[in-house]
Amino acid sequence: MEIWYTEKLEIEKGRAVSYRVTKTLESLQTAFQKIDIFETQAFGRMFTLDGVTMVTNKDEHSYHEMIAHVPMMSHPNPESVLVIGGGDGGTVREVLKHPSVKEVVLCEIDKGVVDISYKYFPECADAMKDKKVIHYYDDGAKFARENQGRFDVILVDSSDPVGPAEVLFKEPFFRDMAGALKPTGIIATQAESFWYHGDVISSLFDFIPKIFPEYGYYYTTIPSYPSGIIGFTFLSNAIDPYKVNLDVSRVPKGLKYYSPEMHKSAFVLPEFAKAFIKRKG
Ligand code: SPD
Repeated sequence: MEIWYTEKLEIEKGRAVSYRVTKTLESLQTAFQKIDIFETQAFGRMFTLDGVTMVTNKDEHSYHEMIAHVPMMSHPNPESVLVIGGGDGGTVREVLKHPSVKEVVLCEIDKGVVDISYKYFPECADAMKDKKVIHYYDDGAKFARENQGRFDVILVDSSDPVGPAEVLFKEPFFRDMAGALKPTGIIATQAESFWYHGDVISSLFDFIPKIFPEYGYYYTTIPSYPSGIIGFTFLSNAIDPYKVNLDVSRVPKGLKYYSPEMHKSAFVLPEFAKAFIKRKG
């Protein structure tokens, strides 16, 4: 009998994407969420949380390179980086490709995500063993609140705004993160798809201009996420994402998706999507 996995979150909205599963490697329930690891015919190994795709072997690089290198390349000298969520290690792996980095604090609420990633996704997770990486198993909002003025870059590699990640899409959390930045710091947060989640993006940009003088929205393509794209907020007190001069000599070698050209073009949005983001005049 054939087994197909269908991503759960979108079904109630009348849309879904399915993958043929060749083997279920592990399923478990942590204190926070259900984890499934599948082997799939088309995307290789796949990691899902509460029935929503997080990582696949085929396309994880397009997400992890873009959430990390766009803010990292926009900052003149990123030394101290906070990753909230991201317990699979893919974002930490990309951050560590920048030699300026002295510490990466990983604040993941669910240790179960980290443990299972070491087992099934070593190409992402082994980066978390680097001696520059400090692990906290804690609520990211609380951690940001308690670590004001500490970070050059904060990356919120969260799941979707339901369950444990809901708070990571709310105004108080963004205010706490703004306080956790150094003066020239930059934040990037997972901010859904302009095809499917215009309501979520609009609700973020209702409060973002009240907190950050500089902000923008960019996106990457990723076939295993609903609608095939996912976007990110770019937030700063000092750095305008649309006027960054990239030092191409700092681009890490061997990347598969990010390039300076891709960086610039990622901020170019279709006309209908511009309506979700309040740009400065
Ligand atoms: N719709 C799914 C969004 C998931 C984004 N985060 C994935 C974690 C990868 N490190």
